[in-house]
Amino acid sequence: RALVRPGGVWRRIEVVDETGSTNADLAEAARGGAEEGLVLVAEAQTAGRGRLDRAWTAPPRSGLAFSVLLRPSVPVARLGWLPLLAGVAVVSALRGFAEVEGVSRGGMADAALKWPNDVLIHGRKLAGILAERVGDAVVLGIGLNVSLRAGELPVPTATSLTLEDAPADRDPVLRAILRELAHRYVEFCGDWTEGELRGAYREVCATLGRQVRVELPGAVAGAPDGVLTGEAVDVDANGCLVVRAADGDHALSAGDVVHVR
Ligand code: BT5
Repeated sequence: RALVRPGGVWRRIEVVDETGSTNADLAEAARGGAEEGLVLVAEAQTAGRGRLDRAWTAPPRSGLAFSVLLRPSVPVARLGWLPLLAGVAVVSALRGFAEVEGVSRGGMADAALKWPNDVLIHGRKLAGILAERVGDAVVLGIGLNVSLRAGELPVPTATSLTLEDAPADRDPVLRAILRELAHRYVEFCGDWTEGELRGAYREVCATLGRQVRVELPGAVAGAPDGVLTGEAVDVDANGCLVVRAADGDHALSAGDVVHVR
């Protein structure tokens, strides 16, 4: 089917009918020495992965499931920004759509990020991003619900473009995301300062300024049960979420955030 032409960062774009997980496939390709710029799109995934051994599930052809292979030549300390930037790219692509003159794109204009990179519309999850490091490569996987209807949602907290009154075809959404992602990736590998990174992220992050409850991967000082509550006040130079709790500020590198108010 008509898709995206390779060019710029995206040197090769492959489309498969079905696979287990596009992230698993590109991780294998990365281990085999594949060049940066490979994009793998699946019409259907049978073993889609989320973070922390969770699953990403969606009916065949109901949305986007794709991964990209990058080999960023940046200091390791900066790598943590890459999955956040992918989230910025997805939100920018959606908001860009919403601005197309004369076309109403419903909830697309309200797309925002929940830290680190869940894409939400009206508090529900439209898209998820999984970043995996394989040696010096990073595989970024994006799953986005396009045409799912209410009865098809894998979890009650999910939503889709159709349900948000923003029906769209998958290919133009994919093209827009790849364009935004390439654009930000080039800046990221080039001369983007830390301030520019944080600024771009802050602009689309709905978590900042909110009261949050964060389930951490393990216990930390101040949160022995692995749950921290407080106000999300900032993202720091490494992309960590800074939560102001009763005992002071905590910079979190991982965790599941619930927006309390
Ligand atoms: C994510 O994980 O949100 C990352 C999802 C990445 C999926 C893409 S698809 C292409 C590429 N290949 C892969 O194998 N993966 C990537 P996490 O933050 O852990 O969220 C997972 C949770 O989201 C699940 O436990 C469910 O609660 C929920 N979930 C699962 N499927 C969903 C869907 N279609 N829409 C909304 N939420 C979903």
